[in-house]
Amino acid sequence: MSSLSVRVKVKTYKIASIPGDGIGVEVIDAGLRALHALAERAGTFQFDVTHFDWGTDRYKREGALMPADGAQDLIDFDAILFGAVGAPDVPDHLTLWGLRLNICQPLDQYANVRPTRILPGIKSPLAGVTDKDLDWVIVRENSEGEYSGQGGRSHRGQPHEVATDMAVFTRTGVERIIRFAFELAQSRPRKKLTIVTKSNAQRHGMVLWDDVAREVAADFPDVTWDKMLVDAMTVRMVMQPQSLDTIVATNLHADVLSDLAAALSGSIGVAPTANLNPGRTTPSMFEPIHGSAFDITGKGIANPVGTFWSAAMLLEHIGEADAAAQLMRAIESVTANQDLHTPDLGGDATTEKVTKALIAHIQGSND
Ligand code: GGG
Repeated sequence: MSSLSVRVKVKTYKIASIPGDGIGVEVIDAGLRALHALAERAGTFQFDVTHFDWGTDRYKREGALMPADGAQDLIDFDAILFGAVGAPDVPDHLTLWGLRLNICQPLDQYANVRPTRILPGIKSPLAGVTDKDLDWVIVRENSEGEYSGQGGRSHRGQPHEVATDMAVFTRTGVERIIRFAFELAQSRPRKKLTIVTKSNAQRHGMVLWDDVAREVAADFPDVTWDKMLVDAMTVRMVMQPQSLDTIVATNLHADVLSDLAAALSGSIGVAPTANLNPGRTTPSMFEPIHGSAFDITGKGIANPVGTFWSAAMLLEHIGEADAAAQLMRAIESVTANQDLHTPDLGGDATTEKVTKALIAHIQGSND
């Protein structure tokens, strides 16, 4: 009897791993183990992971969180998996600008995408609100606005000391993020977009957002859209979560709204982010929304679900949609089990216990 062996071509994806600070190290370890388990299960792709020790420890050793031209070192990767940045003994503006923003800006990852929904087994703090009521994607402009980096501080220590942070809005920057948000809204079943500004008080940049929104909307007649002021938006998210679907806002407004969204969906520990370069001229970066959480660092209780979900977004982005869907099913089976809830969800499970259960689901799944 002759045997016929079929040679399967295994695709290799180059991943840059930047765990960063605090619990970033713990959740990225868990996320990479999940990605390797999925690759092993599929047999058609694998990951070649390069680790970067960038973060606050490097800053303390060498005076910078990452090399001056570090973003260039990331150019040839298929994707970046990022943990968290921030430490209690270094000012937050140094660490944020020294690492996360020092990657997002040069790589022009202008679309920050933050899905929020109530996963199985997780309870929203909003009474009676279920997964049917809260299923949003928040799009955060990720390259300019309040995070343009323009501004300064002078006359230090004098009574007339002055400090400015310029919110910079360019037509190019506003149009590309609003167009991205319309396209995303169009791809979702409800085809519904809410554009958030503060154009009553901020009468230049935010009015440009309103004008561009009207212009771009003309290209998307099948998408229903509306406008909200950011203060009223916080009320609507709490009181009428069902009325929202896709949301787009400036860098700062969406940063605040997405933390609120994460809390309303049960915990910031489960919330994911993709920092996308939609034109794919540079690699995109995937990270949990949460920060470095030094209060729980080293205790082994960080929730790895935000990183798993971010890893699912990474898989989707590199074209491994089946593996992404498989990972989402594994995440949902884990969250559905109360014994696998970490303390942020009211349980006592460890990062390790949740990770092992997720990997067991991947290895045992028949799909
Ligand atoms: N994984 C997300 C993270 O580390 N965030 C740190 C932070 O302080 N972010 C603030 C921001 O992105 O505006």
